[in-house]
Amino acid sequence: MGNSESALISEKQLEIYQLETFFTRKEILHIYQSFENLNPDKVREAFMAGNYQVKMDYQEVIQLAELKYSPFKDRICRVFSEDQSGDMTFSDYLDMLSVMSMQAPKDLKAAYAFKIYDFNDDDEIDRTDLDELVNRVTGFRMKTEDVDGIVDEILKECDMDENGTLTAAEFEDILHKSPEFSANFNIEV
Ligand SMILES: [Ca+2]
Ligand SMILES: [Ca+2]
Repeated sequence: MGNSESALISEKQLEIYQLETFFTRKEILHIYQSFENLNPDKVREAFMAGNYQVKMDYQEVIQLAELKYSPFKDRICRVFSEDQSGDMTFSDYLDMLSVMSMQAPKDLKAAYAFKIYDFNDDDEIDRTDLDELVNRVTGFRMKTEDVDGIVDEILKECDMDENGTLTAAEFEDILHKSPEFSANFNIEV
């Protein structure tokens, strides 16, 4: 850790990152290093010039170990990307890792999980979203009728008002009842 990294981020900016995340100064510098490693020349040059808004391309971001094998990496990047393109500033990147971290409250994790699994971004999780979710978790290896069966079970258990879609509150129940869904997003609810 040290002077070389911290010199690239001003003290003032480090304080802002600390206020916006659950990370300590030391953790932020460590995470900065992982961000820089995704494209060292681009990031160092921008940060040395005080341009903290430099964007990492989606294809670069998904090289990160936490994302590389996630069936939801496209959704995760989109949800945390400020312009929803999947490209990320360091601030977006910190937010993402902050929500994934142990320090983040369960409610916050659940709220982001809801956005991630709401594949068509219409603020509700319906049968189409759940089909996609189950297919991704199982690697698209299940027969349609088996996927339908799982989706029926989820809706039976969690769709409290039986209107065929899940609200954020209803969805939270799935995360509590089904740890494997949480595991795919490092959610640990
Ligand atoms: Ca939806
Ligand atoms: Ca409902």
